[in-house]
Amino acid sequence: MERTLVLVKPDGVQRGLIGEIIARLERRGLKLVAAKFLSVPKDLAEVHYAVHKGKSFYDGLIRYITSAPVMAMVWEGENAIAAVRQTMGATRPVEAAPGSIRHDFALEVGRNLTHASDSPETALSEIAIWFKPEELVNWQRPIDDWVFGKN
Ligand code: D4T
Repeated sequence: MERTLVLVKPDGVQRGLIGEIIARLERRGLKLVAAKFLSVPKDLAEVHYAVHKGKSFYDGLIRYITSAPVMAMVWEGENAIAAVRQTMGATRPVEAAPGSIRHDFALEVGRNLTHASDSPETALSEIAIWFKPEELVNWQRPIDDWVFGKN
């Protein structure tokens, strides 16, 4: 079972889209295992976006992610990393598939509402950046077999 980090970024929080985004992930069948609402300290933003340091959009990206609170979450499920990226849509909202969150609610790459880990390695490191191990909740849902089951 995979776990992936999801952020509702400052634009998603300011626009009142936290509930919409959580609802879509819940409806997909994914399971929430951790959540916290926080203002992002600059040092946390710099660790999270270290891979983009030096790029033209880096300074603006750090300003954006630290400009208002974010909702940080960990979601679990079979192929959760790919499933969540698909539910979010492409990084550039005008390239996002119809029905995806970025297609339905966004236009600008610098206001693309959400972040989601892009590989198993990134997911592991990003979850460790945002959450302590004891903040991840291991729990069972009676419906798990109806969502994750294989025939
Ligand atoms: P995040 O990390 O926010 O989920 O985005 P992606 O994984 O989908 O995309 P990314 O790492 O390539 O970009 C990180 C972050 O930078 C912003 N960005 C990106 C930007 O402002 N201008 C750009 O040209 C690019 C490529 C948007 C997401």
